[in-house]
Amino acid sequence: ENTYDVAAIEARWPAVWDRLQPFAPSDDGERERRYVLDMFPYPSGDLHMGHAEAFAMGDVVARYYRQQGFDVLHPIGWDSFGLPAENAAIKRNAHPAEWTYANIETQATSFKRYAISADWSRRVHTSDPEYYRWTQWLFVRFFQRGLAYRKNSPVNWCPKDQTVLANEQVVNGACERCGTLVTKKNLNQWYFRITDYADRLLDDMEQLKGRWPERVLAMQRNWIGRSEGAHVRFAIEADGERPAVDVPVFTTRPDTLYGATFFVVAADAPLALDLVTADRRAELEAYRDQVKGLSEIERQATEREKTGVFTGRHAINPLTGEKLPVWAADYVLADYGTGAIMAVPAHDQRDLDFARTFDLPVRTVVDTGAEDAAETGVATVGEGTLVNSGELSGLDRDAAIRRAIELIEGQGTGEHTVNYRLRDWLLSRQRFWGTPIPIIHCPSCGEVPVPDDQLPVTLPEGLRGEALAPKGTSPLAAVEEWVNVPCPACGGAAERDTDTMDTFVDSSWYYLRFVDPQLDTAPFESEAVNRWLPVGQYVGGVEHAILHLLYSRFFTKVLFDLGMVDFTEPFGALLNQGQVLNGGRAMSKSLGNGVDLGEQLDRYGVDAVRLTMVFASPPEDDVDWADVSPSGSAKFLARAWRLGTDVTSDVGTDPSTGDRALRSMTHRTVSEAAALMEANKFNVAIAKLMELVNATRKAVDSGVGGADPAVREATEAVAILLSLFAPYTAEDLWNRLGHEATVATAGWPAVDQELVRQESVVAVVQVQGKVRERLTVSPDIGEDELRELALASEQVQRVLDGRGIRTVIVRAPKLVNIVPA
Ligand code: ANZ
Ligand code: ZN
Repeated sequence: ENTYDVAAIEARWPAVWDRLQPFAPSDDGERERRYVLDMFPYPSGDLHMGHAEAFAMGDVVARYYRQQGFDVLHPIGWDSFGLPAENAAIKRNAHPAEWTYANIETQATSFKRYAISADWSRRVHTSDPEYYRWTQWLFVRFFQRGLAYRKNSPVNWCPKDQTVLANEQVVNGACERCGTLVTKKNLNQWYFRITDYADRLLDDMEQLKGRWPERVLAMQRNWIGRSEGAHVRFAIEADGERPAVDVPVFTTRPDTLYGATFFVVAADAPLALDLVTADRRAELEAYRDQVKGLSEIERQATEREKTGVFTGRHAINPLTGEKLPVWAADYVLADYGTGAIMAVPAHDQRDLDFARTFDLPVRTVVDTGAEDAAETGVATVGEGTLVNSGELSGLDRDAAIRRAIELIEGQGTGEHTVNYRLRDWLLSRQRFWGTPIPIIHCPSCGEVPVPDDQLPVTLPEGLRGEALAPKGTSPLAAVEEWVNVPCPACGGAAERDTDTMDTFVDSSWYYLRFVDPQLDTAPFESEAVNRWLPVGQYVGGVEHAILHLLYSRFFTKVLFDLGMVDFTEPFGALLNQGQVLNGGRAMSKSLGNGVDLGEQLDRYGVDAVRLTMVFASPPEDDVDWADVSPSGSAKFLARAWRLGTDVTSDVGTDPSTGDRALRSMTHRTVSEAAALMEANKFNVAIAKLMELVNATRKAVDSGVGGADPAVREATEAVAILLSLFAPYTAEDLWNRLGHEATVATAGWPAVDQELVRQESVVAVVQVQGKVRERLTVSPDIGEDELRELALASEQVQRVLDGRGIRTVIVRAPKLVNIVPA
């Protein structure tokens, strides 16, 4: 009766919740709507400790808003396309769908056990044709707007995964998935024109200030990398069979034009081959072969010895008329700026290193007060006054930049410009397990989108195991009957595009689909989506700071432009939960410090694990599983649950006659917990809840007694607060208090401000100078009342042992001193 039996409690409630469906929003407009979303999982296996933490945080938020009376949308789904499924299928001679959907079922079972308060009827899998039909539909809209296009250019290539990667998927020069160094390859690939949105992606961050972690905003700002400067066109002189040509450079320092002593084009850009004179072509080609295998990081590393090849050509500085040798080198990147630079070795370190390697002149044009770069080998990059610079001489840097731009604009050889680090999003992949690109290539019509009524273009059947092994071309290309189709425009023989989409396309719009995942006439209904979005609280790992969040922001802006949504940012607030470590290190196979979630749940119970995750630290901080105490959490839960047995008053008993001190404690806790929840200080809210449990226990044991209505009031508050963190225990406690399920929608306890203000204090009662009792009293208790309370105390009476009283000194509300006769 009075034992807290975790297994029995966990067995009792899921069926009830299934029946009541308390987690499905009503969407009837009666209550304010709130969308709480966790980044949806990838079905890589069963849930792990990281999921347990992240989803505990999101669930706490969803449950809190539900108690506060919001109509909460808290859906769950799976990001279920992607390489791991394909690799597993190759290994097991299976179909990726088998592995994927089996893992989804495993995770779904675990999520249910973990008691995520999700509306399961809205479940979405991005690999379902019913979902990817709309991913394709959206792709077609982007294509029709000119926002999806194909081009041939050097792309990031992972030699191990045999597929291209978006810039965002290259981390320190390596494939973010497998760690292999990424190389460049010239390929015809599909892109989304995210660069058209660079300024809006930057400007709209204003809306997110203070609501997203500052470091995420900084990472996005940095990734977009807006730099102001100028395009300056240099004329490359004709040479023998090679005609004259204008080549623009991007520079942030047009003030240094007089200091340019050579000109560099990216060795791997097609331009380098166009420029090079016949006698140097072989040398350049050999050099290009060498460059091909290098990552961007290696190419730009400052420690590396500079390499390059003279092209045999010369560029004319438009301001000075000076002739500069044109080099091809790898430290200039083909896909940044214009792929060509004017080199100013005195004021740019990489140019200086190059000049010193190849014995090129160094000319100081900004006097910064520092020693000459030519002497020291250290480029001077600070502010200063222009020297040796014709009419720019004497100006400070900013004035010189403005003047230089005026001069080139006057000449027609250049103009002010803004350059971005952000590249268009390379979205095509040469892999099987993804959304097929819904384009048909027709020899006479070109790229023709698949008509809406023929969507989805489903993946071809019959491919499995070895047939999916990476070969650099898409496995889809091997299925002829799938590839060969009539052109939708002219009916002639045509071929399907055989690439699939980056899975980040799937995840760029899933939060919209959750509003009505069964809709089969559109990806979503604008009106419904506008009711629910932007997402009120998004929860997920900081590893998505750029990729997923930037792409989703881009998608939302395009949908806004298409008139499909009326907001421009998808995620109003973002919470990045920390990691779960073990022994101060991330859990990993190689360290052997992994902790199995299922085992933890078996050993301590779901609620204890959830509570531990949330109580361990502020949600943004890491949780070190070696430092926490799930057994301590379990003990606390048992203590809280046992209060239910002590309450003897009936449901609905008016609390107003109850013990003041306990009531005040209850109301203060409820009020503080709300403020703490709103501030994402979930761990502190739990600490407050623990204090309330202790105070209630003490009140029951020290004479207030289980019949006092204040004890019921306190215990009901405990159940409701506990329902955010430990849903099983809270539900069972609620039930023991005589309530019908479910505590999840019981409603946040009403706070009486007067009781909140009336803080209680501890009054010390001394007999002959010795402390014999501590009483919890109201701070404005009267002297008489306090004297009476003190004399009524059992402890005091025992010590007095029948003796009379000489004097009682009362200093309300803190002290009573009794001197016996
Ligand atoms: C002349 C110059 C003089 C430059 C000087 C810098 C200092 P951010 O701020 O990152 O945009 N640059 C331009 N395109 C490049 C490319 N494709 N590969 C490598 N470097 C490139 O950097 C802009 C500066 O980086 C440009 O300004 C250019 O060098 C170089 F005292 O032009 B500067
Ligand atoms: Zn055609």
